Amino acid sequence: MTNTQPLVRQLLTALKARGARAVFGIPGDYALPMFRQLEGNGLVPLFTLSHEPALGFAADAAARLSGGLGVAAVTYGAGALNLVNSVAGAYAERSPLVVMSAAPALSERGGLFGLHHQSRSLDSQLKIFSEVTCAQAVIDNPETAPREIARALGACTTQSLPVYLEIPMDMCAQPTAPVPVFETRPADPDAAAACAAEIAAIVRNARNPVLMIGIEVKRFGLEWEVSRLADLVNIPVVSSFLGRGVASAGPARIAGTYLGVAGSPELSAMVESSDALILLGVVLSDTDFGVPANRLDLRKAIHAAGGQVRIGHHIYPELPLADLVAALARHAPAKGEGLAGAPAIQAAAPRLFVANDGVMHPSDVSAGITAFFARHGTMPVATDVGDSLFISLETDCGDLVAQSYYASMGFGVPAALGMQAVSGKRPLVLVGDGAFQMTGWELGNCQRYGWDPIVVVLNNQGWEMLRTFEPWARFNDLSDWRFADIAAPLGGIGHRVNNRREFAGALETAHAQPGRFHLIEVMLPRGTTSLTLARFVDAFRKRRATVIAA
Ligand code: S1T
Repeated sequence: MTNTQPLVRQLLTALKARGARAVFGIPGDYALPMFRQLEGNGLVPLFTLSHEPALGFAADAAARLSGGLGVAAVTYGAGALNLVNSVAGAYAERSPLVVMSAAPALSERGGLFGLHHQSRSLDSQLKIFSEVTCAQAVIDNPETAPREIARALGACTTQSLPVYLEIPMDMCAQPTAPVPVFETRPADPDAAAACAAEIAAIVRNARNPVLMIGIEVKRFGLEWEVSRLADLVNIPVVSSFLGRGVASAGPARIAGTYLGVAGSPELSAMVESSDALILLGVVLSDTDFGVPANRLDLRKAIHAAGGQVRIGHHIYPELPLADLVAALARHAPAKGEGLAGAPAIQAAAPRLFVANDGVMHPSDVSAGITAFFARHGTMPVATDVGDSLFISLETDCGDLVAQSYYASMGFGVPAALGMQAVSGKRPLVLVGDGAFQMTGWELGNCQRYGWDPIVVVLNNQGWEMLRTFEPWARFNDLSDWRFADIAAPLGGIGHRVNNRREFAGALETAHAQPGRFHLIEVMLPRGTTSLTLARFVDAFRKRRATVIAA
């Protein structure tokens, strides 16, 4: 074999070539040979965090922001299985996350004794991860390792889904040939042309065609092409919930985010009355479709996602989004010769923020941040779930990373750390007190890496989003953990704010004092939610009532 290198180094070279900009990891004894090569490897920097769920979220967010691969390196068993929920969220939301799990040495297997960290059997972990990844490989032979790694990384990039690599500890330093590029079969150009021609004809003959941009447009790096196409055709454009912010920098104007009955009535009416609704890269989910009041007839829709295109009752299989967009571009009209555009949807006027002694309302958080961004420029935003997710919908921000479909709490803070690790840009985090209790402590790792996020903790002493469904339940009550007081011991600066003036002041102080994280604890009355969450819960409650009554 020519040009051999230790296996982990060949893997790192391949990961970097596919856009990985960081490895997030927590070692273990099985993982020591792997981490020996990860540390100071000079290709992709290693960042260690405190708990595997957080490093999974950080790696996922790093991929979402950078457009490359996210990488999580863990030990076998107790480490890797701690990662499953984060990988499941990456799968649900099409994030290309690579799990590098160490494993017991090949020479240790087959004995009568169970090996530490083993659960049911030594291959249980592989079976578990096969449910939340699109490809798996146990790297147990230096001869086949390059092809096996190429196959898994090829699936990760072409499907934008997580993959699982299991690397026994006695394989890490094995001399291995370089990882080749995994050749995927190109789409059938005739199928792409036929599909594009069919869509172009539908759009030309439609009364009110609408384009909805979904998350896959970003995952496959098609934001500019899709925005340019929409602009040339002059078709109204909206975002799905998960696709919010995608293609916002392109020439086409995005009318807003579709949230069904929970969103702008005017925008929802435009989408739901469309006789040619084109869903590009949209994940069909209840949250992504914002609690539809069953007013969407998907039989009239054109849905391009997951590597295929469905038009009414027929499907073009194996037609990736990039091939379809390229074929549609060949049908695009010249600038100015597109359709007679639909009337512009008036975006809801942003809530006015007055920095006075008024008690904070959740929607003052979005208004205050929007005003802050207007003064100082936007920042990448990471949000957790709970009301913080809906407040982010009200905030006029730039890059937004949010788990709006899988919706796992604990995502926000680690996601921000992953975003800063790969971009070097200071992020802002929106997180509820319940979610902060899960992974907020990862902020203690900022001082090792010079990260300095601005963290806005919505302290309403409870799981407020659930309280809106169960107002009388006590199980949604949390106590006041006084998070701002905990910031300093973790290396940050804490602000506990009780009114709008203090909130504006804390944001300004955080802006003026970079270099450390600032934790801004916003005290909110129990029982209050953002205006957007209130509409969402009301719609969900009505829908669930009809489902239960049916
Ligand atoms: N556990 C995890 C890991 N993720 C979840 N989404 C849940 C449980 C269920 C859940 C919600 S929203 C919510 C929970 C427990 C409460 C969130 O509380 P907090 O972070 O304080 O935010 P807020 O007070 O704004 O609600 C979703 C609906 O399943």
